[in-house]
Amino acid sequence: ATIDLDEIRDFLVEVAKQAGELILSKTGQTSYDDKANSVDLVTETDAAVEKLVATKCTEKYPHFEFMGEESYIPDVTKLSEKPTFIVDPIDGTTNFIHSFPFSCTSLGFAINRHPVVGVVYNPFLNLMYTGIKSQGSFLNGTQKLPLRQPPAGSKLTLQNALIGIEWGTQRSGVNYKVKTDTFKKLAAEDGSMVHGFRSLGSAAMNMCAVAAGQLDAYWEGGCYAWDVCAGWVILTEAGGRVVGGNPGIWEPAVDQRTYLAIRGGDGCEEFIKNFWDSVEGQLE
Ligand code: LIP
Repeated sequence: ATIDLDEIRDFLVEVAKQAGELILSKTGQTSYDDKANSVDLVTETDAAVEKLVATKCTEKYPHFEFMGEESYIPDVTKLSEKPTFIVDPIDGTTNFIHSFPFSCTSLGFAINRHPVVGVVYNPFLNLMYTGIKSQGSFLNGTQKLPLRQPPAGSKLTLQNALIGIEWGTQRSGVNYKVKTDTFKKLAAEDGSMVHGFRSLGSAAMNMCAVAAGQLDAYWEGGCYAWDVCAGWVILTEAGGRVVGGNPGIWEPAVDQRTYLAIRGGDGCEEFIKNFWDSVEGQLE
């Protein structure tokens, strides 16, 4: 039977709203634990939201698979070709802990390991981003993305770009060095001197900001499928691109961990090439 993607989008919007209510009800009163290190944070609410979402998904679609950040078991959980919900209950957990209003629930749906539906909901700012493959993407149901087009005749360049970056939770080793060296080079007067960097603290929020035309690009190493699946659909349906986060890797797979997301339009190809020339090394 064919899968009704509109129905799945509508279902995920309802689930996202319920997740949002739960997140809002717990804001400002959460204690947290750390996972890999003292900056890789998780709260009881992450687990509670994932439970809510997983229960809804498996009740309504018992034949589909479910993958979520909190129930993921490294080297055990695998993404199959089957229809799969790919979920980050709270993307931007550190923001949530600090009451910085850029956390969201990221609900993706993939078939044959390709993202086809994305719903990203930030309940603090009431931003509901949705996308379905081949049907475009929207903010709050009616505002077609991108919200902002670049001025007529202008080309995307490193020098006029506002770029989303994240320090991530690995604060040592190769990835940390590659990122910090690249940030320094892109920012510098004798490097590219981009307009600026922003860190929204959530991969999904960064990707939606690129989709909206508010950021020109977003680069990160260290994401998992649940960080990017929903945002991927929303961005590509807004005319943007997602390419591998390392120079030379051009075929993004849903379980790859490094990403460069770019809004589309004039100058996109050259921007990607110039961006790679500024990357100081290879992310792992
Ligand atoms: C976070 C990402 C963020 C990244 C962090 C972390 P979480 O997800 O969205 O962009 O820099 O390393 O993965 O843990 O808040 O769901």
